[in-house]
This record gives sequence, structure tokens and C-alpha cells, in this order.
Amino acid sequence: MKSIPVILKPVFDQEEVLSDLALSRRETFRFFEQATERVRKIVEDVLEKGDAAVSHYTRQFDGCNVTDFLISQARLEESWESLSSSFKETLKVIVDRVRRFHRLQKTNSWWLSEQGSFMGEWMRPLQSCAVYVPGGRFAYPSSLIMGVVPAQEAGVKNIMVFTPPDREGNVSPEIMATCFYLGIDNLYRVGGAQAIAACAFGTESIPAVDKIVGPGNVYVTAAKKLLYGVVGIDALAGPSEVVIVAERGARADWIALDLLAQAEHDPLAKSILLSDSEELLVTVKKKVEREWASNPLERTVPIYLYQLENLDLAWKIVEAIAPEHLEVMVSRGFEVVDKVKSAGAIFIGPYAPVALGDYGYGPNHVLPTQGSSRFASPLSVRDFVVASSVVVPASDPNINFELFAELAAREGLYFHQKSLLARMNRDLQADIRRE
Ligand code: HSO
Ligand code: ZN
Repeated sequence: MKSIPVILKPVFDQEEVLSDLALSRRETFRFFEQATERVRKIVEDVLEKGDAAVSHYTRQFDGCNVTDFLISQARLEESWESLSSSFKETLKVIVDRVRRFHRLQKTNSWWLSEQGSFMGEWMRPLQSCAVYVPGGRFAYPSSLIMGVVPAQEAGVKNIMVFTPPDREGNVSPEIMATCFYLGIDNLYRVGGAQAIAACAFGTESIPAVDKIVGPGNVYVTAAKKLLYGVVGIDALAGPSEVVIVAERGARADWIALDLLAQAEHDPLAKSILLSDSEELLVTVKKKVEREWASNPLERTVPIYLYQLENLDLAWKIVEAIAPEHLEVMVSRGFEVVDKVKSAGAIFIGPYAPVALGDYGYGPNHVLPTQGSSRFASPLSVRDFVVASSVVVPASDPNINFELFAELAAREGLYFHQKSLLARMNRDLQADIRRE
């Protein structure tokens, strides 16, 4: 019988958990560093040889010969038409829900006025972006929706989608159909580091974009890290993780499934349960083992069940992990907002499995992983907007240019002072001579 490693043990502090899970800044650095060395050559080749290099690496990594990367609009439409009407309806409902959530994220330009002068921030959508959609074992139409909808809501005009082809050079029909429904007409069958390099630099047939978003495998992520600065990127996605905090009486069967759902994502995924109830932990362990034995998956990822003295320690551990997903199955779960400062997405109550967020209940499922929720947020409309600061002093202003010139003087920058004082019809040279 298949078995899954389920580690059930008492822990007394957060450090113990971090070292168990090998979750440290050091680990994160090493994870990206090794992959970065390997993708450097791919990125350089694409920069130098353009389409030819993209074809070469597509042959090497995806195992197919592709020279025309753009998928025709007719193919996208055909895929949409071949979907059942009930699945079409499902996609429509999900896209609407995600759209409604993201529409509220819009940030407006603002202006501050002061004696006839004004200044502020002028917000505009990016001109173009690429949404990367992972392929391989799982092609995720849900991730396509999560990348495209916020870009559309921000008002980005040129949205391109990149996804790896299979061995026959095909892209999943669901991805093509969803592109059609979303009104995307630039779907490129290119994946991996070569896709990231291609849309960072541009090739003969792939346009360069302003920003690349969306999760990918470690090579995609390493390429994004390497190319950040040449092109904008959203974040560096690592393996998916969930932390569940549950108290006695929580639904062990549902918790077991939520832990397993995370584990099926990735060989490096992390599923962690924190509880002060031994009874709950033991039941969850049994349920996880039973579910695992009867499922079609082969891969095993350890599931960690930690027994704690009290839930105060749970919140400390959550804070130390800064998880991508946090499920809270305790009474007065909403109080978590005071207790936890970093978590990508928080799911409160028994009816909030992570999978509900994954599949379009509303929020984005592209989330900060590997502790990066300390400084990063879920993918949102804000990722597709840039601000320009604007100042418009009135022509006859009450501006005390001398004040600003004084700081320029301290910095020893002659023409900065002169540029400011000239606005008051004063000449710096004359001032210096007078002194
Ligand atoms: N849980 C993943 C997203 C996903 N799950 C896509 C299923 N499909 C990262 O948040
Ligand atoms: Zn998921």
C-alpha cells in the first residue's frame, strides 16, 4: 500500500519549525541561485539569436519543433466553440467573480492643491505585459484568468500570454479557449526561461513587453530574477505552501484534504497544520493516510502536523513562516487580522478551503511564497499600473525657491542652486560676488 510521510510531533518554538521545514532566507537564496546559473546561458542565447534560440530550447525542453510561436485566433475560437456549454458557463461565472474583486483594487490619480499650484500622482496602465501560464504536468486555465483579469482591469492594452507546448507542439484546449473568452489574441506557445528572455528582449516574432507576471517553475523564476530591471516582474514564485491553524472540534476530514491539496502541487510544496489538540492532530493524520492510500497520485510530500501547547505559539509560527496561504479554523477566526501580519491569502472558517481561492471565488491565487508575504502582496491591478508624480506650480507662485536652493548649496551643487534662484530672477553669481 502507498504511504505518505506524515510527521506528527510536539514543538515548543518557532525556530524548531523553521529548521524542520528548511525555511530560511539562506535556503531561499540557494534555491534561486543554483537555477540562475543554469538559465544564464539560455537568456544569453535568446538575446543573441532570437527566434532561433527560442526554437532550439523549445526542442530541448519541450521536445517539439516549433518555429511559429503565435497561435492563430481561429484555433482559439475553435477551442472555445468545442467546450461544452456548461463549462463555458462555469468559466464565465468565475471570470466575472474574479473581475468584480479586482475592479475594486483600482487606485486613482490624486492631486494636492496649494495656492493655485498643484501636484500629485498620475496613474496609468502599463503599455504591455506578458502573462506566463505554467504548462507541463498541469496546465492551469485558472492561472491564466488570475494573470489576465487584473491586467485588463488596470487597462493594459497589449496583453500577451506565454505557455509551454506539449511534445506535439500543442497547448491545452482549455488555455486556448479561456484566452478566446478573455479576448486575448496573443497566445504564444513558448515556455520556460526562453519565454521570459524572449519577452524581455523581444525577438523577430515576439514583442518585448514592459512587465512579466505569473508563476512558473524554478527556471522561469530564475530567468525573471535575472532579467528584472530589463523588464518589470511581479514576484519570484517558489513552491506553494499552506499553514492551517485549527482548534479542537475543527473538521479533521476537511483539514486533511486541504493539506493534501497543497501537497499535490509540487514536490517541494509545504503543508503544515498547527493545533493545540492532540485528538485533532491524530485524527487528521489518519485521514491524510487514508486519503493518500486511495488516490491516483504517486509522489509523496511530507505533511507536518505540529502539536502546540497553546495557539499563541501557532500565531508566532505563522508570523515566522509568513505563509502563502493561511487557513484559520478557530472560533472567532476573524481576530486573526490582529494576530498575523504576514500571509499572502487568509482563509477564515471551515468553508474556506484554499482551493476555493485557487478557482476563482474572487481573490487572486498568484501569491507571495517562501516568506515573501513579509514584503509582497497578491497579484493585483496595482501590478499593472505605474504612477508618474506631477508638479504644476502656478506661474506667479509663492514658492520660496531660496529654501530649496539652500539645500542645494549644502550639497555643493552650483547649477541646482542657479536653476532654482533664476525662478526668482536672482543670479547666483551676483549673490556670490555680493558675499
Ligand atoms: N494554489 C496555487 C494555484 C492553483 N491551484 C492553480 C490550482 N490551480 C497557488 O496559489
Ligand atoms: Zn492550488
